[in-house]
Amino acid sequence: MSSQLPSRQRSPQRNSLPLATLQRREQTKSGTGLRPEPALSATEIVRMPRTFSRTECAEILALSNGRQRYADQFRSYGEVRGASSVSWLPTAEAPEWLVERVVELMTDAARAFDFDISAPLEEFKLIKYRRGNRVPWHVDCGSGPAATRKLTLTALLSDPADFDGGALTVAGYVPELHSNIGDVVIFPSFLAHKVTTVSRGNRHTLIAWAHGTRFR
Ligand SMILES: O=C(O)CCC(=O)C(=O)O
Repeated sequence: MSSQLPSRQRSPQRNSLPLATLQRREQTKSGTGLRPEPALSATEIVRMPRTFSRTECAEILALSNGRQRYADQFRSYGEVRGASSVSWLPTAEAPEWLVERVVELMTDAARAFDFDISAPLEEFKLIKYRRGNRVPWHVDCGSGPAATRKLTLTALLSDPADFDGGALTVAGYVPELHSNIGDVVIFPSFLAHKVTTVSRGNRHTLIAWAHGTRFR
């Protein structure tokens, strides 16, 4: 069986490439009876630079106005301090253009990973990190509603010139996966990730999760 695995999976590369490049790498093993080989192994990530414009980022950011804010305390990871503030946006209350864009991004990424994302999107999470806030190492899959999370999307809504620290890091990859305002990173929700402490300014992100059948 292992001889049928592509070499990339036998020795996972810790790279991250734009989705268009990855899709070009998809191969169809015609005549072998095998499914098309996914472009990505399950330990890879997708980086999509400047996916949302500045104007769109400002519009997304404003969606948290007037919504209740919660402290994102990560208690189950032993973290009760340094909490960022979070508001939740049901997709039914989000602008149609945003839902459509996120569905499109998730669908393309799911195809590259060959993941089933047949279930609807979860609520959007809008996060504001102030100085001293961080997110400890964690994974997004869990029990209850988190059991069917397949893909995590994080979009940077702030200009990196406006804050220090706050680097999104996925285990095994270089830190600071976002380089510019509007950058999007998508990765399998079972990969450990963290956000380093913000030491100046504010950092805002939009988080989305795509769901499907449980991994088996
Ligand atoms: O803000 C980010 O980029 C990531 C946030 C995160 O990991 C989470 O909310 O689970």
